[in-house]
Amino acid sequence: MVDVTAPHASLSVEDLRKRITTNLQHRQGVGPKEATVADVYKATAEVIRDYLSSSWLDATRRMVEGNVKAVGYLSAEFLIGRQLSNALLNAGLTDQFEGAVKELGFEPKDVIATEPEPGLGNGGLGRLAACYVDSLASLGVPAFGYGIQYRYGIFRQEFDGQGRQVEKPDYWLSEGNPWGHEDFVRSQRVSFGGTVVDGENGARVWKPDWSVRAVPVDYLVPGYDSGRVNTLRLWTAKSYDEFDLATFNRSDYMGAVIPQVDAENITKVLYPEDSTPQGKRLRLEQQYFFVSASIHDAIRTFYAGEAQPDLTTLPDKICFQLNDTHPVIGIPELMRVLMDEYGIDWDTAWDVTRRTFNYTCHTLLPEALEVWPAKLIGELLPRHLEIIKAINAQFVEELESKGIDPEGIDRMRIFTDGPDAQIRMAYLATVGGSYVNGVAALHSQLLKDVTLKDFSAAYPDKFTNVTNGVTPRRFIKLANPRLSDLITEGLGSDRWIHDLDELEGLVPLADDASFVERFRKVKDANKRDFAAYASDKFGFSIDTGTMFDSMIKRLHEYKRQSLKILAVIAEYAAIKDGSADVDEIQPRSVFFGAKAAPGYAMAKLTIRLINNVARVVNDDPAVKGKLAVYFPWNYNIDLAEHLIPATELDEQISQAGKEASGTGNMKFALNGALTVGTLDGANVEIRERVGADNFFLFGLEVDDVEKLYADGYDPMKYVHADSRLRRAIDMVADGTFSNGDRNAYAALTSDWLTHDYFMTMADFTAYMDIQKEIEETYQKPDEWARKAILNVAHSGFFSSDRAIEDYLRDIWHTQPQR
Ligand code: 26Q
Repeated sequence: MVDVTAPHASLSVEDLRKRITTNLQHRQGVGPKEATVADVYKATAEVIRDYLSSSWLDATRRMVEGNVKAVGYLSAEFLIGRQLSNALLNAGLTDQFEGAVKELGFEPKDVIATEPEPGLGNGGLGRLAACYVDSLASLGVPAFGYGIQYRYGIFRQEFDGQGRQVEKPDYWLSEGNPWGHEDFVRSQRVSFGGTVVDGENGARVWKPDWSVRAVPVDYLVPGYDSGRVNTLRLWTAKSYDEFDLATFNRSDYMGAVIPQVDAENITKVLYPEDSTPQGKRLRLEQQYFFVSASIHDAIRTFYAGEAQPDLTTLPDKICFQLNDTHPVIGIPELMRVLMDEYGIDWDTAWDVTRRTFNYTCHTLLPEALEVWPAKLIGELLPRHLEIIKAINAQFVEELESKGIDPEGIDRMRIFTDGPDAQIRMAYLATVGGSYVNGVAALHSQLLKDVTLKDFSAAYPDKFTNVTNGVTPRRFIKLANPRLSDLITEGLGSDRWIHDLDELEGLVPLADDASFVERFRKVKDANKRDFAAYASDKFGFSIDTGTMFDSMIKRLHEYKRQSLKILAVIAEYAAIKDGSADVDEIQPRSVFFGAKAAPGYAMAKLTIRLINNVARVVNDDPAVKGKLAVYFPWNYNIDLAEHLIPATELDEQISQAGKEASGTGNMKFALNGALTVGTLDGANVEIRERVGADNFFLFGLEVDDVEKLYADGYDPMKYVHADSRLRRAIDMVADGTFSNGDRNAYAALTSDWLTHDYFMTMADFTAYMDIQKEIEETYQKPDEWARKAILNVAHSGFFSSDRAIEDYLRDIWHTQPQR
């Protein structure tokens, strides 16, 4: 009999080839001769999943039986990227895979490229969740990721003939999904609507109107070389059949049926907005759907088979991390479950709930803080509304007893009274959990001083920081194999993949001429690879002798893609009119990657401008060989994995005090790019670690920004002071980038000149000046390489393993399970 409890042992090339062949026959219905690359991909994925399943069972069993508290990471987004190459790496099967697939007559990289990318997130927050589940498994922590399997992920971005963004549906499941395993047996019922009535002994009884079946789709999360395989459980919504419907026994039959039929819509599509939440009913349904299913799932898992489970022990078994406010409805839900389903009294339930949840905030923008109309919550979740009101009342009493004045109390209310009563989810999260953390040192400080000031004054011990991190497996080892080999050679071991602080050992090599030389060769080879990839995929012809300068992130005014494009225009104008010294300017290829929320007009207009600047600049023989602009469409994880290793200059130029952390900045530094950036988010800590000499700092700081707002900011002052800026804006306004249409970008130019909330005008001159310095440094290739090596060497702190260790020590108070 096979011992399913043994951690996965290794597999030979021959074993793997045989398993793939068998799967091709049994599951794909083809022999190796007829198989296409898609068949081989699917077969390999299924074989790897099967192979990992014994370790997975073992880890799950040990989690339930052991006495180490588990982590439940609750996130509406997990931007996991392609699975195959990562699973192979973490399971130690990369070489065997390459051997086996070649024997079958296929090219390994073609097999890997066949996999569609699951786009189950918008950007940084979703990718962070994916890095964290990788680190939890790699460190051996018993943990679940809990989220939603959207049928349509983030839209596929295309550009029309005018350079405008067009959104196309991302039907990523069309060819099946070998990684996700639907587990109907472990479904959960999630209910909505209806009323609350009085029950026996003062109990309140929720009589919901309609329910939906939450079916888990399980993804295996193999740790890197840890033997542990955790679960990422993404819920999908299914309708109940008529039989179940009948049990509702309602007089209003059609009224009951119609919402039921619509139930599957709940997980149909990911909302493509990543700020300014709209308070839409379906979004609230999504949030409650996955959180309710997850909480019940955790209870079922940890109290399996217990007739009378004692849920007061819940905080010893699991802690839930709330990834932003999206899962915060979990706080009243756990209260409801404890009280209404398990008969626990309010005070005990409240104590258990507060000890079970913690909350991570990812923003500073006030408009990004989720607020739900009480009316909507009352319609959809009437019992939860009662509980939230009671939490608020109890909280207000507590503030009164602390002697806080009435205005202070009004500012802090979770539930704002009145006809348009609102529920402030960030406040509910702060009150209903143990810890609140920001995602970079500066961000956590600003949370305490500004965004949640009253709360940090009343509860100073609640607030802490965990600076974000990124997984070195996907973003160095997989994305940049050449640099990985060089690092391993330089350090004499590949321990760094487990312990990224080991990169410090590269410091002396920054002064070793032969290492510097090889480092430069790695970057050059990566640039050539990217040029080939981009030629293939986008039809670009990129000059690899130019400096590769990248800005890849969501399109947002606060991130200031406009600052970059205005600087490009200014440079273009200077080359054309001869005011730039042609012998001095450094030839560049500027890359943008960015999706805009479909309803965000300014962001979409900026995309159109960038595309048209690219068209005009790239078609102009006067700047050929000096300046080129590329905007590959549909920026996603795959593009990031190709472009980051090839990039030399990384743009992190948000207005100070607006970017909570950034994680792209970490990926670039670890891949040997230098940053040009403001003192914002994690840039601050990157600069501290890599050294001020190895970071191109410019621009206003948080205090300068605040002072300018207070004094009355006037963008015209800066426009008048810099003729390059005037010229660039004129060109946008005069139709240069719109075939003579002077109206095309009016919304942008008028904002710059009159409003400019994010102070792009104020930072323009400093940005142009630092670019001079950048070019001078770049023209000393050894000096540039030395700085880049020091960036790599000092960035080990930005591993998601370190971030998870911070969470374990400071917030979760738990540990790996040996
Ligand atoms: C909320 C309600 C309704 C619809 C959508 C949303 C929504 C969805 C996604 C709100 C926000 C997001 C995503 C936010 C995000 O990605 N924030 C980024 O998080 C990163 C990880 O901490 C940070 O590095 C970035 O600074 C931060 O912008």
